[in-house]
Amino acid sequence: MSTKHQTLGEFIIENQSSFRYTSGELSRLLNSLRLAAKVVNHEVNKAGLVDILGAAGDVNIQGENQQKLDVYANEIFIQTLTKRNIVCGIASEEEDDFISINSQDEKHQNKYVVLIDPLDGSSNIDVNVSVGTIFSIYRRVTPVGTPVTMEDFLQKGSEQVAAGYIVYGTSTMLVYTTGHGVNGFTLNPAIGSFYLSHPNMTFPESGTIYSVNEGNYLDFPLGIKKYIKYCQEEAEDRPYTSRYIGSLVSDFHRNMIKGGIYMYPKGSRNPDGKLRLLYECNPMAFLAEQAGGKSSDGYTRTLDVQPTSLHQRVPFICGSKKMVEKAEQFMREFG
Ligand code: AHM
Ligand code: MG
Repeated sequence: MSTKHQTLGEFIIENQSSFRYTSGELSRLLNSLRLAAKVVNHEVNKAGLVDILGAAGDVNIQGENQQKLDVYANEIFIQTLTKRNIVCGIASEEEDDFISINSQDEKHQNKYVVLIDPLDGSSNIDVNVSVGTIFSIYRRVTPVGTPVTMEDFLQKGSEQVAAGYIVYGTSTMLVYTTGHGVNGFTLNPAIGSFYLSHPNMTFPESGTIYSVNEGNYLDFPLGIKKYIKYCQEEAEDRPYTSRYIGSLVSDFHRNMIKGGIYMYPKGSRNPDGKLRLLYECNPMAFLAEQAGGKSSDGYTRTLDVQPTSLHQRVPFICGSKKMVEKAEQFMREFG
């Protein structure tokens, strides 16, 4: 089929044969995420009306409590995946523990676990700046038919079967990989369908954008400070442009399209950085590598880090390959 006007649903079915296991389970899972994304998108787009319709914590017209959007998004993704009996376990940035799912008729027969950051960058909602959902999918390592355990969630990022994000921006896009490149789909809100708009997305090998919260500059490791100064020097194609939205999905998305580097280093206030390995860094690292980019903590490839806990944080440097390599060079030299 021509990829012109191809919907996400059609794309998933057409590419099902490239999955390592072709039971259809992963396709159903991706389709469920697509559905939940549309529901959350609808709600996110109404965010500006909250003062008119009732703020979070208020009681709405049906007598139900209004929810904060990140709580709402969390519930929608969990409900969609649970009710459709698609996964055996879910871990969410919004939940302390993982959720084990046991359908009544088929006990623990599903093979995939999903890790999700339902609404990342949610502090941007009040100011009408884009936010995102990030997801990561693994095949369980414990036997089918038994409840999932922590082991199923604490897998290295290199074991991901699929990962992606939804960016609720000027348009809403869903971008994902199953390990065969990265494809982006834009929602046509009039029809409610995602269309393939960005086939085979790739990071430019190098770029001229750096994204970091420079308010934390004094707290950064010397290697990062020196790299930032390098970005600002007048030489060759520098100074680079500084662009930081403070919404990882949007910063990553822009850098992938235009070429750039995103950094969230460690500091004394955040001794391991701020971002979560399982919900934020690993899925983005998988996408970055699939798009020809690179991701590390300055020394170690993100996807090679062995997770030790669900909400573990790691320093994160991710983006165009040559730029990440340059930042790593500064880290090696200056620490
Ligand atoms: P969150 O999971 O609480 O939303 O935090 C993650 C967000 C990222 O989207 C963003 O890149 C980063 O936090 C911004 O942090 P800071 O405001 O410290 O620069
Ligand atoms: Mg987050």
